[in-house]
Amino acid sequence: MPQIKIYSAVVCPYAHRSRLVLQEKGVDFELIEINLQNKPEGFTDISPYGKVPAIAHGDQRVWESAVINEYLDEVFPNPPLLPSSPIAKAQARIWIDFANTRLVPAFSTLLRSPDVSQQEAAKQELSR
Ligand SMILES: N[C@@H](CCC(=O)N[C@@H](CS)C(=O)NCC(=O)O)C(=O)O
Repeated sequence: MPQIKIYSAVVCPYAHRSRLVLQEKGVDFELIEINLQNKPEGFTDISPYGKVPAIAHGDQRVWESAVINEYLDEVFPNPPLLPSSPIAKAQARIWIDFANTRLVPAFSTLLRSPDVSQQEAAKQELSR
């Protein structure tokens, strides 16, 4: 029986990010797809913010993709997510920050905004 359950949604890039970590580390997991338009009763017992991703590991619950990924990296250290040299680690973290603060928000606006001028601004941001 898989030791990790991950609550995910096919449309969610944050959930993909934690699923990728599980796959990278070769951890067997159970995938629970959450319908974000109709969340199951009691979902906030697992994910207090009512968002995906969240994981259950035995009696423990962890939510927020960045925190989940750090937790998984500590519990399943091989292969490590970050390189060992301080500068290579800093560069990897700069890419993580870039994805969090620039790439994903612009991509999400492009996909979801009904406003054409906002979509255009997001397109410009992505092509910079
Ligand atoms: N900061 C969170 C963001 C997670 C997030 O926004 N998830 C969205 C789907 S992509 C969600 O669950 N939305 C449902 C809601 O807000 O009710 C993380 O990194 O895990």
